[in-house]
Amino acid sequence: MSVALLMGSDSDFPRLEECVATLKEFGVDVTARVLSAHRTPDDVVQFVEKDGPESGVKVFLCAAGGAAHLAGVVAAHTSLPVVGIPMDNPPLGGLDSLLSTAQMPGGVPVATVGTGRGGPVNAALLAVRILALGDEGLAERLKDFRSGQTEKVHAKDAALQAKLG
Ligand code: RP5
Repeated sequence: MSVALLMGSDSDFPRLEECVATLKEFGVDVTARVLSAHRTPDDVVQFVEKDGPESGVKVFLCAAGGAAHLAGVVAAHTSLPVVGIPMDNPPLGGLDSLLSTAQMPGGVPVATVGTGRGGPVNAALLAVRILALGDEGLAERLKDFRSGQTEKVHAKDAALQAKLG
């Protein structure tokens, strides 16, 4: 079982490193590829319909900016879950990517995360949640991650209270 992280351009990758790191933290195998809905449409179909599933891909994470059609095209070619990651590119700052990723026609779902730093991490965590449905070890690691996150916030709140007296 693995996750495919597809990106429309290598220029997206620096903002996706946290996504890869999060998946690795959970011990989830990830294949990252530069595949463009517009520039390499045939390669997208080849990977989504054949190479990806044959290598064990169960969830597609698709990052693209601007006229961001990658996630939608991937969703049109698979029944596996697809998470769209809208890149916050200039000159429109990601609103273009967000809308073109999220506003899919009924029948072709793309679960879209937010633009900005949280998006790539949340895409990884959504993939972990999906895979954890059929993997008890992963479900346990997810539970630990969530408790750890809660503890960190409690510690920050305690530090703030101490500072304020
Ligand atoms: C999109 O076009 C890519 O996902 C990227 O966000 C944007 C710009 O690509 P480059 O011109 O930097 O290759 O397809």
